[in-house]
Amino acid sequence: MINAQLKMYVRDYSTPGRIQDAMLYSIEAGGKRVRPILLLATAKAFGASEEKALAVACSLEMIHTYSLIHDDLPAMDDDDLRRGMPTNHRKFDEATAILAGDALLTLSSLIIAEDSHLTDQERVFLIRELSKASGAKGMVGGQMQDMLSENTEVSLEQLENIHRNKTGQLLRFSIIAGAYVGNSTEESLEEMTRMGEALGLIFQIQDDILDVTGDAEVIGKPIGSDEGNAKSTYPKLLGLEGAKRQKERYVQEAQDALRKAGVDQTILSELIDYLSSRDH
Ligand code: GRG
Repeated sequence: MINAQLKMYVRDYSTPGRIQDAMLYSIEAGGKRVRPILLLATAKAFGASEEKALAVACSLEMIHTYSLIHDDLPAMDDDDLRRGMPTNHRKFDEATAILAGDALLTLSSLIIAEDSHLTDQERVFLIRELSKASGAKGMVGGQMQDMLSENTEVSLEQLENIHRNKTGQLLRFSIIAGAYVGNSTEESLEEMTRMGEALGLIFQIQDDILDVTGDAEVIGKPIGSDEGNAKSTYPKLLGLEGAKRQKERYVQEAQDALRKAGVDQTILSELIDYLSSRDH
């Protein structure tokens, strides 16, 4: 459902040709759709219909996709592959990749603004919160902090602060947006915010763990190697076992917040466990 809707939005809101091809290339490149799935599952737990949550779920995935396209550019991580395929700028060219990212970013607000299943008040809330989560005090700010911290000594507190912004804010948004379009109370929204924040860190710690275990095998590096990587990670700071313990603390925190939010926990609780033990 998410895949079909994303494709439809890109087709409807862009002109056929190079920009549309570049947008569709990254939208259809086989991402896990973690953020929209979390958003739809949270909305469902709070009694909202899928129609009410689908535009904002797609909007969130568009922002995630744009961030990956730009993150891969030569000026940033300079990566040739993403999800086992050539990165957008390798498949097309740098200018096209920049524009495809820009177009996905701007489209993300437009589809919420035009969604007829949401009230005016909901549209303003969702665009405001998504803009905050992805902007200079959110994901973009976190990316800047991350780049500035390369090749420097980083404390655990600084590392968590970077990830709360860079990765955490979009995951946090997936949870609060889902609760908001449903029938959440102020108290349950607070607990879901706590859950979303913990989930962001769980996701990042597992990402770092996979870099030294699972993923290393796939890309042919020796397991445990962090050769050539100037970035701080949880395993570098805490050791592999320490990183796993830190992740477990956040799993407990996320599960606790979910229990206190007072909704049907089944799918969300399973998603917390899936994200903390995912192998890719
Ligand atoms: C360039 C504005 C700008 C921001 C970049 C999120 C981000 C900020 C960069 C991504 C780099 C990265 C590898 C971050 C670590 C965690 C993460 C977001 C991984 C990718 O997310 P998944 O696993 O990706 O959900 P898929 O491919 O499944 O969509």
